[in-house]
Amino acid sequence: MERKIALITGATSGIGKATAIALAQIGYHIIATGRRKERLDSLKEELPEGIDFLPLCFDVRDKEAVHSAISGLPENWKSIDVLVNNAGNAHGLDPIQSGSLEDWDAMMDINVKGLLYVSHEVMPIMIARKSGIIVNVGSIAGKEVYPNGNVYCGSKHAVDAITNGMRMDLNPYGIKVIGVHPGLVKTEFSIVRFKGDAERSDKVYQGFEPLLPEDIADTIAFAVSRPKHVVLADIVMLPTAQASATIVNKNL
Ligand code: NDP
Ligand code: 8X3
Repeated sequence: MERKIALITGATSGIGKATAIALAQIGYHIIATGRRKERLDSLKEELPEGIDFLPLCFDVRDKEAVHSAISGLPENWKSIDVLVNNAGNAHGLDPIQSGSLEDWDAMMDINVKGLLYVSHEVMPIMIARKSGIIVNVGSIAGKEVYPNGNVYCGSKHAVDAITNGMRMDLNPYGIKVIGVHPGLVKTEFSIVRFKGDAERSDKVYQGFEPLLPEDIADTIAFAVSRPKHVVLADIVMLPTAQASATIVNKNL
Protein backbone atom coordinates (compact mmCIF):
# COMPACT_ATOMS: atom_id res chain seq x y z
CA MET A 1 0.00 0.00 0.00
CA GLU A 2 1.14 3.56 -0.74
CA ARG A 3 2.64 5.26 2.35
CA LYS A 4 0.19 7.95 3.53
CA ILE A 5 1.29 10.67 5.96
CA ALA A 6 -0.79 13.05 8.09
CA LEU A 7 0.55 16.01 10.08
CA ILE A 8 -1.71 17.14 12.91
CA THR A 9 -1.01 20.30 14.93
CA GLY A 10 -2.12 20.49 18.55
CA ALA A 11 -2.03 16.70 18.94
CA THR A 12 -1.20 16.73 22.67
CA SER A 13 -4.84 17.10 23.69
CA GLY A 14 -8.50 17.15 22.70
CA ILE A 15 -9.49 17.22 19.05
CA GLY A 16 -5.92 17.03 17.70
CA LYS A 17 -5.01 13.99 19.76
CA ALA A 18 -8.23 12.18 18.84
CA THR A 19 -7.66 13.05 15.18
CA ALA A 20 -4.13 11.62 15.24
CA ILE A 21 -5.55 8.35 16.60
CA ALA A 22 -8.46 8.30 14.11
CA LEU A 23 -6.20 8.93 11.12
CA ALA A 24 -3.75 6.28 12.33
CA GLN A 25 -6.68 3.85 12.53
CA ILE A 26 -7.35 4.38 8.82
CA GLY A 27 -3.70 3.80 7.92
CA TYR A 28 -1.99 7.19 8.04
CA HIS A 29 1.51 7.43 9.47
CA ILE A 30 1.41 10.29 11.95
CA ILE A 31 3.43 13.46 12.47
CA ALA A 32 2.07 14.95 15.69
CA THR A 33 2.94 18.45 16.87
CA GLY A 34 2.48 20.51 20.02
CA ARG A 35 4.55 22.14 22.76
CA ARG A 36 4.20 19.50 25.49
CA LYS A 37 6.87 16.96 24.60
CA GLU A 38 5.97 14.23 27.12
CA ARG A 39 2.39 14.18 25.88
CA LEU A 40 3.56 13.97 22.28
CA ASP A 41 5.89 11.11 23.09
CA SER A 42 3.18 9.18 24.94
CA LEU A 43 0.76 9.44 22.00
CA LYS A 44 2.79 6.72 20.25
CA GLU A 45 1.37 4.16 22.74
CA GLU A 46 -2.17 4.94 21.59
CA LEU A 47 -1.59 4.34 17.89
CA PRO A 48 -2.21 0.98 16.24
CA GLU A 49 0.74 -1.30 15.57
CA GLY A 50 2.43 -0.82 12.22
CA ILE A 51 1.86 2.93 12.20
CA ASP A 52 5.00 5.07 12.13
CA PHE A 53 5.05 8.04 14.45
CA LEU A 54 7.09 11.23 14.44
CA PRO A 55 6.62 13.76 17.24
CA LEU A 56 7.60 17.35 16.43
CA CYS A 57 7.73 19.74 19.35
CA PHE A 58 7.31 23.43 18.48
CA ASP A 59 5.23 26.50 19.22
CA VAL A 60 3.20 27.43 16.13
CA ARG A 61 3.83 31.12 16.95
CA ASP A 62 7.55 30.68 16.29
CA LYS A 63 7.90 30.91 12.52
CA GLU A 64 11.59 29.90 12.55
CA ALA A 65 10.79 26.81 14.64
CA VAL A 66 7.91 25.89 12.32
CA HIS A 67 10.20 26.28 9.30
CA SER A 68 13.06 24.27 10.71
CA ALA A 69 10.81 21.45 11.97
CA ILE A 70 8.96 20.94 8.70
CA SER A 71 11.77 21.69 6.25
CA GLY A 72 14.01 19.37 8.30
CA LEU A 73 11.67 16.37 8.05
CA PRO A 74 13.47 13.13 7.18
CA GLU A 75 13.06 12.19 3.51
CA ASN A 76 10.53 9.41 4.21
CA TRP A 77 8.29 11.85 6.14
CA LYS A 78 8.28 14.74 3.67
CA SER A 79 5.36 13.72 1.44
CA ILE A 80 2.57 14.99 3.65
CA ASP A 81 -0.82 13.92 2.29
CA VAL A 82 -3.05 15.43 4.98
CA LEU A 83 -2.43 18.54 7.09
CA VAL A 84 -4.81 19.13 9.99
CA ASN A 85 -4.43 22.71 11.27
CA ASN A 86 -5.97 22.24 14.68
CA ALA A 87 -3.66 23.94 17.24
CA GLY A 88 -5.51 26.76 18.91
CA ASN A 89 -7.43 27.93 21.92
CA ALA A 90 -9.54 30.72 23.35
CA HIS A 91 -7.85 32.89 25.95
CA GLY A 92 -10.32 34.73 28.17
CA LEU A 93 -14.02 35.56 27.77
CA ASP A 94 -14.25 39.26 28.47
CA PRO A 95 -16.04 42.29 27.07
CA ILE A 96 -13.83 43.87 24.41
CA GLN A 97 -13.26 46.95 26.58
CA SER A 98 -11.66 44.86 29.33
CA GLY A 99 -9.85 42.28 27.23
CA SER A 100 -6.14 41.71 27.76
CA LEU A 101 -3.52 42.39 25.12
CA GLU A 102 -1.76 39.13 26.03
CA ASP A 103 -4.96 37.15 25.40
CA TRP A 104 -5.55 38.94 22.09
CA ASP A 105 -1.98 38.29 20.96
CA ALA A 106 -2.24 34.62 21.91
CA MET A 107 -5.45 34.08 19.95
CA MET A 108 -4.40 35.91 16.81
CA ASP A 109 -0.83 34.55 16.90
CA ILE A 110 -1.79 30.91 17.51
CA ASN A 111 -5.18 30.47 15.85
CA VAL A 112 -4.50 32.59 12.77
CA LYS A 113 -0.79 33.20 12.24
CA GLY A 114 0.24 29.74 13.51
CA LEU A 115 -2.12 28.14 11.00
CA LEU A 116 -0.57 30.28 8.26
CA TYR A 117 3.03 29.48 9.27
CA VAL A 118 2.42 25.73 9.21
CA SER A 119 0.46 25.93 5.95
CA HIS A 120 3.23 28.02 4.38
CA GLU A 121 5.64 25.11 4.90
CA VAL A 122 3.28 22.35 3.79
CA MET A 123 1.51 23.90 0.79
CA PRO A 124 4.61 23.81 -1.49
CA ILE A 125 4.98 20.08 -0.78
CA MET A 126 1.38 19.46 -1.82
CA ILE A 127 1.60 21.78 -4.82
CA ALA A 128 4.70 19.97 -6.12
CA ARG A 129 2.83 16.65 -5.87
CA LYS A 130 -0.44 18.12 -7.20
CA SER A 131 -2.21 16.38 -4.36
CA GLY A 132 -3.08 16.84 -0.71
CA ILE A 133 -5.80 17.64 1.79
CA ILE A 134 -5.78 20.51 4.27
CA VAL A 135 -8.27 20.43 7.13
CA ASN A 136 -8.60 23.68 9.07
CA VAL A 137 -10.34 23.44 12.44
CA GLY A 138 -12.41 26.60 12.75
CA SER A 139 -15.40 26.87 15.09
CA ILE A 140 -19.05 27.83 15.32
CA ALA A 141 -17.33 31.00 16.62
CA GLY A 142 -16.09 31.47 13.05
CA LYS A 143 -19.63 31.44 11.73
CA GLU A 144 -21.31 33.50 14.46
CA VAL A 145 -20.24 36.01 17.09
CA TYR A 146 -21.32 35.73 20.74
CA PRO A 147 -21.07 38.22 23.62
CA ASN A 148 -17.54 38.44 25.07
CA GLY A 149 -16.28 36.17 22.29
CA ASN A 150 -15.01 39.20 20.31
CA VAL A 151 -11.36 38.39 19.53
CA TYR A 152 -11.70 34.58 19.66
CA CYS A 153 -14.63 34.87 17.24
CA GLY A 154 -12.51 37.22 15.12
CA SER A 155 -9.68 34.69 15.00
CA LYS A 156 -12.05 31.92 13.94
CA HIS A 157 -13.79 34.10 11.35
CA ALA A 158 -10.29 34.67 9.98
CA VAL A 159 -9.73 30.90 9.87
CA ASP A 160 -13.01 30.53 7.94
CA ALA A 161 -12.03 33.22 5.43
CA ILE A 162 -8.50 31.85 5.02
CA THR A 163 -9.91 28.34 4.52
CA ASN A 164 -12.19 29.55 1.73
CA GLY A 165 -9.33 31.51 0.16
CA MET A 166 -7.03 28.50 0.34
CA ARG A 167 -9.64 26.36 -1.39
CA MET A 168 -9.77 28.81 -4.30
CA ASP A 169 -6.02 29.31 -4.67
CA LEU A 170 -5.06 25.65 -4.26
CA ASN A 171 -7.85 24.36 -6.48
CA PRO A 172 -5.69 24.32 -9.66
CA TYR A 173 -3.33 21.89 -7.92
CA GLY A 174 -5.98 19.33 -7.00
CA ILE A 175 -5.61 20.10 -3.30
CA LYS A 176 -8.75 19.70 -1.19
CA VAL A 177 -9.37 22.25 1.56
CA ILE A 178 -11.87 21.38 4.26
CA GLY A 179 -13.21 23.63 7.04
CA VAL A 180 -14.45 21.83 10.16
CA HIS A 181 -16.40 24.07 12.54
CA PRO A 182 -17.37 22.47 15.85
CA GLY A 183 -19.69 23.77 18.53
CA LEU A 184 -19.15 22.78 22.17
CA VAL A 185 -16.61 19.95 22.50
CA LYS A 186 -15.47 18.73 25.93
CA THR A 187 -11.68 19.07 25.84
CA GLU A 188 -9.14 21.20 27.73
CA PHE A 189 -10.40 24.18 25.70
CA SER A 190 -12.33 25.81 28.57
CA ILE A 191 -9.57 25.08 31.11
CA VAL A 192 -7.26 27.11 28.87
CA ARG A 193 -9.87 29.80 28.22
CA PHE A 194 -10.48 30.24 31.97
CA LYS A 195 -6.78 29.95 32.86
CA GLY A 196 -7.01 26.75 34.86
CA ASP A 197 -10.33 27.48 36.66
CA ALA A 198 -11.72 23.92 36.57
CA GLU A 199 -15.00 24.78 38.29
CA ARG A 200 -15.87 27.47 35.73
CA SER A 201 -14.68 25.26 32.90
CA ASP A 202 -16.80 22.27 34.00
CA LYS A 203 -19.94 24.44 34.03
CA VAL A 204 -19.62 25.03 30.28
CA TYR A 205 -20.42 21.36 29.62
CA GLN A 206 -22.99 20.72 32.37
CA GLY A 207 -26.68 19.97 31.78
CA PHE A 208 -26.37 18.69 28.19
CA GLU A 209 -24.33 16.20 26.21
CA PRO A 210 -21.45 17.99 24.54
CA LEU A 211 -19.50 16.69 21.57
CA LEU A 212 -16.42 14.61 22.36
CA PRO A 213 -13.10 15.06 20.58
CA GLU A 214 -13.61 11.61 19.02
CA ASP A 215 -16.79 12.88 17.32
CA ILE A 216 -14.80 15.55 15.50
CA ALA A 217 -11.96 13.12 14.77
CA ASP A 218 -14.37 10.58 13.19
CA THR A 219 -15.73 13.31 10.94
CA ILE A 220 -12.25 14.41 9.89
CA ALA A 221 -11.33 10.79 9.13
CA PHE A 222 -14.52 10.45 7.07
CA ALA A 223 -13.91 13.74 5.23
CA VAL A 224 -10.33 12.91 4.24
CA SER A 225 -11.31 9.48 2.98
CA ARG A 226 -13.91 10.61 0.43
CA PRO A 227 -13.19 9.69 -3.22
CA LYS A 228 -10.77 11.90 -5.17
CA HIS A 229 -13.58 13.83 -6.88
CA VAL A 230 -15.42 14.72 -3.63
CA VAL A 231 -14.58 17.46 -1.13
CA LEU A 232 -16.60 18.12 2.03
CA ALA A 233 -15.74 21.80 1.89
CA ASP A 234 -17.40 23.21 4.98
CA ILE A 235 -18.62 21.18 7.94
CA VAL A 236 -20.46 22.69 10.92
CA MET A 237 -20.83 20.15 13.71
CA LEU A 238 -22.87 20.80 16.88
CA PRO A 239 -24.04 18.74 19.83
CA THR A 240 -27.71 17.91 19.32
CA ALA A 241 -28.55 20.17 22.28
CA GLN A 242 -26.89 23.17 20.60
CA ALA A 243 -28.84 25.22 18.04
CA SER A 244 -26.42 28.13 17.59
CA ALA A 245 -23.36 29.60 19.27
CA THR A 246 -25.57 30.94 22.06
CA ILE A 247 -28.54 28.55 22.21
CA VAL A 248 -27.93 25.37 24.18
CA ASN A 249 -30.93 23.40 25.38
CA LYS A 250 -30.14 22.11 28.85
CA ASN A 251 -33.48 20.26 29.20
CA LEU A 252 -33.01 17.52 26.62
P1 NDP B 1 -7.29 21.65 23.76
O1 NDP B 1 -6.92 22.75 24.69
O2 NDP B 1 -7.66 20.34 24.33
O3 NDP B 1 -6.13 21.44 22.67
C1 NDP B 1 -5.46 22.51 22.08
C2 NDP B 1 -4.24 22.00 21.34
O4 NDP B 1 -3.60 23.12 20.69
C3 NDP B 1 -3.22 21.37 22.27
O5 NDP B 1 -2.69 20.20 21.68
C4 NDP B 1 -2.14 22.42 22.38
O6 NDP B 1 -0.85 21.82 22.52
C5 NDP B 1 -2.22 23.10 21.00
N1 NDP B 1 -1.67 24.44 21.06
C6 NDP B 1 -2.17 25.51 21.73
N2 NDP B 1 -1.34 26.55 21.63
C7 NDP B 1 -0.28 26.13 20.87
C8 NDP B 1 0.91 26.75 20.43
N3 NDP B 1 1.20 28.03 20.74
N4 NDP B 1 1.77 26.04 19.67
C9 NDP B 1 1.51 24.76 19.38
N5 NDP B 1 0.39 24.11 19.74
C10 NDP B 1 -0.49 24.80 20.51
O7 NDP B 1 -8.50 22.24 22.89
P2 NDP B 1 -9.36 21.63 21.66
O8 NDP B 1 -8.93 20.28 21.31
O9 NDP B 1 -10.77 21.87 21.99
O10 NDP B 1 -8.97 22.67 20.52
C11 NDP B 1 -8.47 22.31 19.25
C12 NDP B 1 -9.00 23.26 18.20
O11 NDP B 1 -10.43 23.13 18.15
C13 NDP B 1 -8.72 24.73 18.48
O12 NDP B 1 -8.37 25.36 17.27
C14 NDP B 1 -10.06 25.26 18.99
O13 NDP B 1 -10.21 26.63 18.76
C15 NDP B 1 -11.01 24.42 18.17
N6 NDP B 1 -12.37 24.32 18.67
C16 NDP B 1 -12.63 23.80 19.91
C17 NDP B 1 -13.94 23.69 20.35
C18 NDP B 1 -14.30 23.20 21.71
O14 NDP B 1 -15.44 23.44 22.15
N7 NDP B 1 -13.43 22.50 22.40
C19 NDP B 1 -15.07 24.08 19.47
C20 NDP B 1 -14.66 24.63 18.21
C21 NDP B 1 -13.38 24.71 17.82
P3 NDP B 1 0.29 22.31 23.53
O15 NDP B 1 -0.38 23.07 24.64
O16 NDP B 1 0.95 21.05 23.97
O17 NDP B 1 1.17 23.15 22.67
C1 8X3 C 1 -15.18 26.73 20.67
C2 8X3 C 1 -16.64 26.75 20.83
O1 8X3 C 1 -18.65 28.15 21.49
O2 8X3 C 1 -16.73 28.25 22.93
O3 8X3 C 1 -14.75 27.30 19.51
O4 8X3 C 1 -16.67 29.33 20.81
S1 8X3 C 1 -17.18 28.19 21.55
